[in-house]
Amino acid sequence: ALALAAERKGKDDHPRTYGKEIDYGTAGFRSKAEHLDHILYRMGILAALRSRVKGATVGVMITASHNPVADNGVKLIDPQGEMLEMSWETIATDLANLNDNELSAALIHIIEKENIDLAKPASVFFGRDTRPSSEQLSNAALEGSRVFNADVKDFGIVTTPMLHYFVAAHNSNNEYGDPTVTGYFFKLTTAFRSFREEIISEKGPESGNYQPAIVADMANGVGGPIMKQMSELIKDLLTIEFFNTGEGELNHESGADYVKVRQTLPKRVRIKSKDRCVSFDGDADRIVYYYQDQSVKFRLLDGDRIASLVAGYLRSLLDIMGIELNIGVVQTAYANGASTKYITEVLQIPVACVYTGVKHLHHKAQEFDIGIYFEANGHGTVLFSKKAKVLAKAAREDKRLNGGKRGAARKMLTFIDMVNETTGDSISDLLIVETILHARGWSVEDWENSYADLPNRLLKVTVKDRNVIKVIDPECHISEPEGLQEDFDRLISMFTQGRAFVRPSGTEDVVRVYAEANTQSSADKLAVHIAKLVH
Ligand code: NG1
Ligand code: ZN
Repeated sequence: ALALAAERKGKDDHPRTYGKEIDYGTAGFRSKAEHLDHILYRMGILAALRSRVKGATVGVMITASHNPVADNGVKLIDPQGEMLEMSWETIATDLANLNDNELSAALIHIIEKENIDLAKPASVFFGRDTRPSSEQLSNAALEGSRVFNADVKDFGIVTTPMLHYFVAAHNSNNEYGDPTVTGYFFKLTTAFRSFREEIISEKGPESGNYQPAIVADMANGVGGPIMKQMSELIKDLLTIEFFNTGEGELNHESGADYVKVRQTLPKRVRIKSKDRCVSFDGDADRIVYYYQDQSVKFRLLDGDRIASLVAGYLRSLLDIMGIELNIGVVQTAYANGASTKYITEVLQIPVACVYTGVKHLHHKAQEFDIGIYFEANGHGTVLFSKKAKVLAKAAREDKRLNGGKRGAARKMLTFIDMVNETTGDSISDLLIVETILHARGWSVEDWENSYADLPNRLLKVTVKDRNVIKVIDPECHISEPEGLQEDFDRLISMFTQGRAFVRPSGTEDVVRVYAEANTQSSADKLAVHIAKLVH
């Protein structure tokens, strides 16, 4: 009966008006906002089913992250704050692309196959970004969940990682923190403050070359209002000068993606040479750092830099504590070759390479006691195993250990509290980076001096059907179209330190091209030649 009611309501209020298939891609469904109403309604239904399968609260986030303002999207969040399990992505894709009159049969099929007891309660948390289309789409999803008798809670405009946190915190019976905006701020800022106090008590208020001030570009997204609230709570420790906080168009000429891809400053930002700058993306789950050097040259410190900074620091804490934990870094093919070399050779930390998309990185990072994962674009976090937490707690309490060891254990635990372990989080990542720079006494230049990036170029190519390209491994070698990989290889071998690959984007209708080489002009040339071969 519920399935029939859902189908009727779907036909009446949320009919499918868009003919083309849309897939649950790298980060859920993404498309022009006007194509998505029926998908949101159906995802609301699916979330109510998923919640019953897991016997826990799940989340529905409405956002298209760094995409243009006319786009939108939706993704589901599983009970521990992680991305939807991959086998359910197929279920989601099938459900999204049905005709209106096939809905009830499909729902009945899912209910039977997954053995779902509709008498059980369901609970779904909702959040959305600041796009003009988000509220209406969120209402469609809420309706879907309600049709299936779910208990719904709408958090309104929040960052993507906040919703992940709310879901995880709620399902942990508040052990992970309070599932509220205040609880989220409290968890992160309390840890940030105690870490800083710990360092100040060790070293005094001056911390080498570190200056407690940054310039922040909020991409005109949800980061603006949220970060402003948060920064009030730590303004005695960190001064933040804000730009692009919502007065202009979302993600337009600003934000982490713009800065990373164009390797240039965002527009409408006023900075001085050597100011430490950050850009969030539209839903505040990514961050990149950058500055302008004396010769007004733009210098980027991206996700790879954050990964190496964090890995180096946590490694040094482990060394002081003297405990054996396996620590590893997870990257994708987009990671700068110089960062991989630095992490493996200088830091002596193993690096794993996985397919693009946070879910792959997250999954792999769970194999380590301390798993640090960042995409080059600035999306990432750190995961700590139970064992890591237990050993650090034991070391903190162990009176036989010297003060240095116990202090390092205390720092490790405070650090863990500052991390949003559910997913990449611009705010948490910002606090982490600021904490480590302060602890190290580093300026942004000192940070950059740890290794030199290989010059690189990212391009997009629009083709008729991006899916004719078949990627066969995480390094993005391709098997189809036949012979193309050999052409790439021949070309790449002509460039010193050359590396290049292509893959169909999971979030945009384009093929992405990446190239790196020993000089910028070579990297540019290699990228352009590869792009021509794809055309
Ligand atoms: P696609 O469009 O599949 O390349 C982009 C990013 C991913 C990931 C997702 C989700 C690049 C090259 N790709 O995916 O890393 O962050 O968006 O937002 O940055
Ligand atoms: Zn994002």
